[in-house]
Parts: sequence; structure tokens; C-alpha cells
Amino acid sequence: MRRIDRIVILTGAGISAESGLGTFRDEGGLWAQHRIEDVATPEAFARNPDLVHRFYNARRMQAADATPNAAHHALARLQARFSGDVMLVTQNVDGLHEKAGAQAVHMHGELARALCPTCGHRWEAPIEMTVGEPCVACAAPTARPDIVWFGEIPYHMEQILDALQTCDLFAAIGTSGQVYPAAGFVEEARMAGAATVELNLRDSDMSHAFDDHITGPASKTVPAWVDRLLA
Ligand code: BV8
Repeated sequence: MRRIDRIVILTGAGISAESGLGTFRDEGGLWAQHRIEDVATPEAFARNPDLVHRFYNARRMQAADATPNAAHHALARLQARFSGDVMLVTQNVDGLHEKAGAQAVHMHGELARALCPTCGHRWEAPIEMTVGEPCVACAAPTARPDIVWFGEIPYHMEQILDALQTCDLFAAIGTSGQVYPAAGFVEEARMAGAATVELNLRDSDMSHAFDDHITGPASKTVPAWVDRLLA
């Protein structure tokens, strides 16, 4: 077994499923209630800002009440105790990794933050945002959720790609591998010679690209996986 010094972990909605937050593509998932085009694109926000704010307000309130599960806590433990580097990249916009004490790189933004498209200022979002919400810095009435929508460029891509090119182990937890560029991270890691493992309830669209698969609910598989890494 090669020595592992640098780990990159990518999490998706599946890690928060057992904390009661809806995933996107499982039956009854968030997108089942709304079409992506209707709520998670800049065009949707321009066309119907009230619907988009209501969609995110509901998720912001749900996320505010949600508690991290054993999988979030296990990743925080890994970050705290692992002798090498652990970079935790998340597609999730809930704050559950932070609530468990971990540091996460939010490539799709965060529900808890607002963004002013006029001056670029970011601040802690009110639990409910409304149409015409003024920016706290420049007062422009155009504030939006600080979320990366489809067609927008994900955050921290340079930092993430650097880490993928130098990691020894890449793990994807609870993601369907359907959204790019996150779905392509496993290929970046493989090309850099990293070992790759997928932890999921079932096969994902990227399962073929992983060396190993650990099947089961994250709250069970992630703590056991972390214990092995820390042993
Ligand atoms: C970009 C914020 C350019 C919103 C999100 C055609 C081909 C290829 C690409 C494209 C294409 N057409 C368009 C694109 C680009 C597009 C894209 O990929 N579209 C897809 C739909 C085809 N991507 C973009 O637009 C991205 N931007 O490409 O810019 C660029 C490219 C490269 C470099 C620079 C610039 C922007 C994408 C970001 C969109 N915003 N989120 C919000 O959250 O409201 S994406 C959205 O989907 C969420 O963030 C979510 O995290 C993400 C991915 O979903 P998953 O997390 O995987 O969740 P999902 O429900 O799908 O799966 C859950 C998984 O968990 C399942 O596998 C399930 O089995 C598992 N699970 C369930 N329960 C458990 C579990 N596992 C373990 N335990 C459990 N208990």
C-alpha cells in the first residue's frame, strides 16, 4: 500500500442526506420539485427572482436547522488528526461540514452567504432574502444568494486543480458524478497517479473511473473509512 500524505475529498448532496437535507437527483430530490432551469441559473434569477429567492430561502432555513451526521464528524476528525494534508472540497451549499468542525472549500458557494453582483461584496445572508434586497456595502437592490448556478464558473478551481495534481488519494463521497467540473475531478487525480475511491449508496455516473468502491450509507461507511486511514 503506497504511503498516503495528501488526500483530496469531494463531497456531494449524499453526505447530507442522512441529516435530512434533500439530494438533487434521488427520487423526490430537490430537482424533482423544481426544474434546474427554473431555479439554479442566472437566467432564472433574472426572469423570476422571487421564485429563486423562495427556493433558496427554504433550503437556507432547512440547512440552518440541520445537524451534521457521523460522516461529517468523521471527516472533521480526519482533518484534525491525519498526519498529512486533507483538502475537503464540497459541492454542497449547506454549512454541515463547518458545523462538524471541518474546513471545506465551497466550489458551488454557500446558502449562508449573499453576493452583490453590482460591487462583488459578500456578506452573511439573512435567513430570508427578498427581491430587491439591498447590498450592505453599495446599497444596490440586486443582492443574490452566493451560489454558483449552472453556466457560472465554480469557485476555487485553481486551488482545487493544484491539489488534485499533487494528491496521493482522491475520495468522492455522496455525489452522482453528473455535474461538471466536479465530476471530472477523479480523472484529474488518476492522471496525477492518485489512488481513487468512491463512497456512495449505489453506482454513480463516474463509478467506472474509480479504483475502489465502498457501498453503503455515508454515516456508516465514512467513519469506518476514516478509522482505517487514521490507524
Ligand atoms: C461550468 C449550486 C464552466 C446550486 C450546483 C453537458 C456536458 C457536460 C457539462 C455540461 C453540459 N451542459 C452544461 C454543462 C455544465 C454544467 C453541468 O455539469 N451540467 C450537468 C447537469 C450536465 N456545469 C456547470 O454549469 C458548472 N459550471 O461548467 O462552468 C467551467 C467549467 C470548468 C471550469 C471552469 C468553468 C456549474 C455547476 C454548478 C451548479 N450548481 N449547485 C444549488 O445547490 O442550489 S450543482 C448541484 O448539483 C448541487 O451543488 C449538487 O451538489 C450538485 C451535484 O449533485 P450531487 O451533489 O452529486 O447530488 P445528487 O443528488 O446528484 O447525487 C446524490 C448522490 O448521493 C447520489 O449518487 C446518491 O446515490 C448518493 N447518496 C444519497 N444518499 C446517500 C448517498 N451516498 C451515501 N450515503 C447516503 N446516505
